[in-house]
Amino acid sequence: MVCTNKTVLQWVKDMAELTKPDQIVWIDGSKAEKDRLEIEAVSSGEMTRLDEKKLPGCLYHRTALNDVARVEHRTFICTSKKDDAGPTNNWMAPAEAYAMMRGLFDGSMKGRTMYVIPYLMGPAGSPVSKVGIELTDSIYVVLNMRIMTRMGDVAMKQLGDSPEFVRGLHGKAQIDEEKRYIMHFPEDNTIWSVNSGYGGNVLLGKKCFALRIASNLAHREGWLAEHMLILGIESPDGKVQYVTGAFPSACGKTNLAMLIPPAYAKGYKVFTVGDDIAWMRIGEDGRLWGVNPEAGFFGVAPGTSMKSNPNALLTTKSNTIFTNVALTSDGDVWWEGMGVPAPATATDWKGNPWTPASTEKAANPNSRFTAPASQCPCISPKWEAPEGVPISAMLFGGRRAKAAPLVYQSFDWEHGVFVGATMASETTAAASGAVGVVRRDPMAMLPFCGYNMGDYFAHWIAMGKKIKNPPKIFNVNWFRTNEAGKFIWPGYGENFRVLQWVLDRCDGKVDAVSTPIGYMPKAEDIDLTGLEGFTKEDLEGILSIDPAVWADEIKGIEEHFAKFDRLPKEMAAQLAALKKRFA
Ligand code: GTP
Ligand code: SPV
Ligand code: MN
Repeated sequence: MVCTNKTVLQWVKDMAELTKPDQIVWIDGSKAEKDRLEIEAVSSGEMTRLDEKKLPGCLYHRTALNDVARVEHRTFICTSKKDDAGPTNNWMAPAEAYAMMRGLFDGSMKGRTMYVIPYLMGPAGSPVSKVGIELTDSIYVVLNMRIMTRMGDVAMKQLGDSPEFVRGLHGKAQIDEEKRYIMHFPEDNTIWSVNSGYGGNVLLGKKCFALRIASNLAHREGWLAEHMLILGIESPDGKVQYVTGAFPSACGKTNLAMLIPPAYAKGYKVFTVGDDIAWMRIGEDGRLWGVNPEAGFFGVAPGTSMKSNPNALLTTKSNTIFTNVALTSDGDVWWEGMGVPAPATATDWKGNPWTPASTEKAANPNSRFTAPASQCPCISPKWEAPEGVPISAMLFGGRRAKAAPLVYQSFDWEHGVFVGATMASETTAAASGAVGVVRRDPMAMLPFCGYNMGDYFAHWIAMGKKIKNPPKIFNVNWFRTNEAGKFIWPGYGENFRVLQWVLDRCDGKVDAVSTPIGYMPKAEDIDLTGLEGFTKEDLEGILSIDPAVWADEIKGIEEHFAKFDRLPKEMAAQLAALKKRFA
């Protein structure tokens, strides 16, 4: 399809004048184009073809050693007023940011090809879908975007002559860590990313557009763009209810979205709508409806096995790109926690020879698979429904060794917003920096909210008032540990037991105990049938709340809230009420 959109043509021309590529290739999304790009990527050594029998259509890629995760300290929100970026974001004035980035982009594509990738976030033809165009000098990015979004002519058709598209510019430049910047200009719907070739830094439709830019649009337009999975649960009578979950990066969204219910739960089925991002609007019926704006999964590889997440593993058996996992000598992939014996010899994620005797990990802890959602065995029949699915419940959760119990329910929407706004989690390998440090990560959006987080809390409160029958809000924690530092709750598929209590609460089928932090299940109301090696006493342990730990927790929340000069009064009132309930 030849582009006739004048705004697009002019913008591509301007960006090419800046970056000076040898040639420009317009991406149409066809199979022939994919084949061509794969041949080129393989012949240049950028990617490796995996064994055609074991992993048909699959490719392997290693990033630079210094480029294996998102870089939150180098990610900026560039609004005219600093206050609009708020206390949780890095900020730079737009003029300064553009000038600096122009310097870094100037001539950066000399000797390279610039690919023009039109893409859709959201199902084709859906009124909630949005168009982005990413310019990049990376074939790896093109091939990933092909899986993660609806890419090519389908997006150009939806755009038509409109000037409304998110302008993304990505350049690998020299993959220089010191000059790596991920810059967002929400006032221009523009994203400029330079000196990285990894995941969320460069697949601009994902965190940059579908969360940081989209959260801005959502704030202005009255909807929600969230770091949430969406799953459907079908009960034996055929009724399907949908639940979202916001957990920070590498805290279990993909796993929960694809879980297989335990044997005791006969007749229940879980379907995946999305595993990372939800765009939610108020429907004509006054309920909250969510769509998954993505078309694929960019999932954490380590720990993914036929035991922990068979649906994810099966999704990656063809047409998948593996990044920073280990490569075996027979063209297969391997990672820690894959549930199969380690290969006798392999190439590790750094490109070095590896054997099971090696002291280093074979796969990077943040190694990933990029797999088409359509290949997921439990993909929901509604995953591409233009109107999305109606949401009954929302879960917030993180990695908390002690404070948070297995599950509790908020008293109401506003208290639920407080629970989300104060959630904390231990950091993971998904972002560069220390791992295992507890930090407040409101709604799992700390790295992704593209505007002032005080305003974001206010937006959540306002949304609750507009939704006729708002989803019930819960907090979950799969990660309580014992004295030995081991996880107590078995997690993964067993998390269904908690989901069942959540749905029973939504349906008014089960009572709860009112505690200072919210409604909690009675131990007998979490079904433990068939769960070996886990007793009712263990359950009582992880349902307990320790007043001393919560006294610290309240201090932590006070410090957290003190950072906000736009904290809604409702949040301060919720904190006061929590203190009172503990007193
Ligand atoms: P992002 O893609 O970074 O947003 O991560 P995510 O939230 O989708 O996390 P994911 O499901 O990929 O899980 C991350 C890690 O947590 C993996 O190593 C999983 O094995 C582990 N994990 C997921 N669910 C559970 C659980 O219920 N219990 C325990 N103990 N670990 C879990
Ligand atoms: C996350 O870190 O939350 C991810 C991976 O989902 S990335 O695309 O790198 O953001
Ligand atoms: Mn994520």
